[in-house]
Amino acid sequence: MLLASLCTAQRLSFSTITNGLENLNVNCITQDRTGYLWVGTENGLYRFDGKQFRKFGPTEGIRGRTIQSLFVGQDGTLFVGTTAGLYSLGPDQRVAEIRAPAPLEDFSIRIGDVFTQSASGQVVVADRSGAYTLTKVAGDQWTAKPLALEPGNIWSVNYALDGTLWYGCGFDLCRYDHGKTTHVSDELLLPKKNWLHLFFDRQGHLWIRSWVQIIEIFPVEKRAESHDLPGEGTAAPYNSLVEDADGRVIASQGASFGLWTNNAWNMIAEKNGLSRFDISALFTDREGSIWMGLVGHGLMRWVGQNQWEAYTSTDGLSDDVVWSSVRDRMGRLWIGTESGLDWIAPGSNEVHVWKSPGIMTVRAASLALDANGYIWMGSAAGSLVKINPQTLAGRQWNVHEVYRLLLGADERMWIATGGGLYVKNAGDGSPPELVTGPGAALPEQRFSDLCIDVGAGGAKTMWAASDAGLFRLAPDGWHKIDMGLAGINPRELTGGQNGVLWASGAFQGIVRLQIAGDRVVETQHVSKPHLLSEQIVAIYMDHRGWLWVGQDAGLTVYDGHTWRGFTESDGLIWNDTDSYAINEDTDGSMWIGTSGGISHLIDPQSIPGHAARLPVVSDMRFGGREISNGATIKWSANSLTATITALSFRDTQHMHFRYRLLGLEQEWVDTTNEIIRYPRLEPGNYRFQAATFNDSGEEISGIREMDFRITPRWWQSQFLYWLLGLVCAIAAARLWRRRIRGLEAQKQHLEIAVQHRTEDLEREKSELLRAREQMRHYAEHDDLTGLWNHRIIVERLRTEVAKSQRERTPLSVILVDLDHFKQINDTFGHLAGDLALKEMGAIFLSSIRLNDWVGRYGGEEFLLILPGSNFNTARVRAEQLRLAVESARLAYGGRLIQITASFGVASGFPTDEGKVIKIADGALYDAKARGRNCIVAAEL
Ligand code: GH3
Ligand code: MG
Ligand code: MG
Repeated sequence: MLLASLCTAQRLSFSTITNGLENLNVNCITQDRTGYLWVGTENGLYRFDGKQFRKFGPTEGIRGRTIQSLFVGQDGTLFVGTTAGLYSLGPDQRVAEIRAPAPLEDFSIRIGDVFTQSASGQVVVADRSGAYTLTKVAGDQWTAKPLALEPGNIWSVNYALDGTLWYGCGFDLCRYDHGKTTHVSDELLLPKKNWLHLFFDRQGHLWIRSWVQIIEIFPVEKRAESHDLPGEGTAAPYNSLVEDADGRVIASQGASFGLWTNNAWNMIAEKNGLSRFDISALFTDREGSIWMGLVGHGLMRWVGQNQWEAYTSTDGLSDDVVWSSVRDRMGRLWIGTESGLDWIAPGSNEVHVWKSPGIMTVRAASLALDANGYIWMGSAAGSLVKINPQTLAGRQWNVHEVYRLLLGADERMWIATGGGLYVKNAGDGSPPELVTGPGAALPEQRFSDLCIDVGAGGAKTMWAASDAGLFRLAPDGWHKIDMGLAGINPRELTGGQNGVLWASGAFQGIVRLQIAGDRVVETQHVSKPHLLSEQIVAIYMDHRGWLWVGQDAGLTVYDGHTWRGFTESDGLIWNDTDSYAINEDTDGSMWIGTSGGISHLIDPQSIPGHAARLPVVSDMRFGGREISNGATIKWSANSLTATITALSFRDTQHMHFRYRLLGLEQEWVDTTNEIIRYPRLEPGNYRFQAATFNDSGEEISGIREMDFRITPRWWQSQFLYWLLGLVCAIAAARLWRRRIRGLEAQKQHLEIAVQHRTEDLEREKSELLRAREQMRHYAEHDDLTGLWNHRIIVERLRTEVAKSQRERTPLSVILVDLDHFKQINDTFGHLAGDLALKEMGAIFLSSIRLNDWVGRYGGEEFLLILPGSNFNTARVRAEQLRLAVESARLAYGGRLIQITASFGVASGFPTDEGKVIKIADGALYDAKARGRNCIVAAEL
């Protein structure tokens, strides 16, 4: 039969997880009812909670080292098949061995579909010796009884919905019903193979797989179709066959896998971003993520499946830094990059570079279509190019650096440049004309953006942002907009409806501007936590009215109700998005240019929201010893640590936790950190509570609770208190006998005094606890700025350097030193200097991302740590910081303090923290030498 095969050339995202997995040969993967992922390797079983692996080996009762097959039963039991035994794990994750019935000594399980459970609950397992039924006896104990199937090798088992048991028998396929086995190979004309995998898809078709062959069986029609994967194929026992969340069959072969789509295999391979290592296990989790086990290389997850794809320079783009994109009327996608202009034909994935002698296409900042379907490209290097869609011939005009092209309502092409606003009239001969007029007679000014908003009755208004302010095009020419109380100068604009614009610029976050006539009448600022970062690089309003915000830390979309963030952990190809680089395609999908390629969000409307899942306490320890719910522990000077996880592998980046320890504190604490520490708890009853909430804090899960009790030592014990009480009572009784009358009168006073004393003690205790918290804070923070102090920030740097080495991600640090600060002290006084330091600290703190760190390194020196930032990103961030410092308005005693700072940046893959600081310090020294208020960046 003919095999059609689709080919995908796009780049997809896969993330590999190896950290903490001691054996990297993965044989099988499954997920239990709680949501833990279980990974069977050639040396032990591992439980994965999204952050860390925990080994289940001989200590926990699993003697077999090679884990071959995993299965979760209907009651939540996890069955673990190894080469030397069979085990069950109940809901409390305690291991029990399932003994093999005599005369068999030990079970020996093979890789494949060797577990099944019928609709009525019957569990069957196959091993090298035959098939067995498993029955639950007392508690979490299971027993095995032989099942009378055909003698010989049983390779796989699977119950059909009607209760018949299908199994791979020798070189045949068998069906077992009412105690009787039927061979079906001849009837279905199947090749003679060992069938290792069998499962029923959602149509009730039976899929079977040997090492190489894949066959779909139609049980009702009694026929079979062969669906072997294209290509040579690696014959391996671990080639898998599973279903994805949409019921599509997935089969792996060697280092690639196929998705059965529209009756053909859609192959995903190394060219799509997959690793070059063989896939040895496949699994679809409850969130629909596809997991892969790799031979010798751990675990891998397909990120943003069916939602995100991308093109990078590896796929043929002229550059990874993408500035613009547009779909022309012939269906071509044009992509403007730092190094040139590319296009992709409809229905193809091949990237072509557009070139023409004498035409400059570098720094392709903006792309637009005109009314006749011509493609226009504006380059930030100073060219305007028009391309004929039929002949692909182009012509060029020289202009100032172009920021934005926009087709006006008058069907003329408007060009925002570094040297003024231009417009191109019809007729190829005429050059673009500089726009002058009553409002915009500013030819030397930079025009940074253009947009159109649609007013009542569909009237379109064009807006232009320039260094001289915001302008509106009215029938009588350009009008300058009075920014009113907003007091900002927009750099990038996007149009909404009825005079509503969104803007970004040299201020934090984005601003919604409501404009009436020529005046801003209402403004609304939006920043963190709705946005991922304060560094906005692009804003775009699509036809749905959704607002897209590109940042240096990812992409945010606002649909009018909810703000949602997308980062690399969701499938975005690179977190650092580029200016002007967001564009909507004709089908409503979105293209996002980043400095690591262009990402395509295929169907924005179908993306599930980030659900706040009920967290679990995956680990709670007191002095290193694990404790479980309801535990009673003896008091000691040890600390308590609790690890909480949402068990969501898709949304980890978007989950935040809230926790408290009742018995110690009433207030909830918000954190992104999964590991929580309580030093030295007093004896008492405690209840630990945790919940998760998503990015925007709009969805909050239920509360997970964990109770435990710390009992006092003998001198703190209840018995001693009673004894003391008794002694007191006897003494009191004697006293009472002697001075019965006098005491009667004093008794009341005494009671009141005791009560007051008790209250005082209680108050003192809680003050002490608060003081201890405060001391911890002071020990880690700088008094004046509230930033991390020198010791802590250097400690962080050490940790981040180690992390960067481990994960092979770049790391950047920025060392900032305020310029002529002594002079500021001398001129304005020391108090003003303090105020300035505080302000600068606040500026740095507000411009860092979630994972960044900022500390006060010395007197007027600050240290910023930017994990994951490379040389270019760090340089851009430093420049943004420099601008923020320079433009800060600091008033003191009626006078304005002007502050600038010098920046030393060190980026790369550092080996020790001392060296990073030394290099950043050297760069800072150079920046000072170059006249201050500038940046010097050095690569490690
Ligand atoms: P430059 O770095 O540009 O070379 O000149 P500078 O004047 O900033 O350099 P220098 O290192 O000589 O002076 C740093 C000054 O910062 C000296 C010190 O009085 C002041 N300073 C340090 N810590 C504080 C503080 O906590 N509060 C105030 N008000 N001043 C501080
Ligand atoms: Mg200094
Ligand atoms: Mg200084």
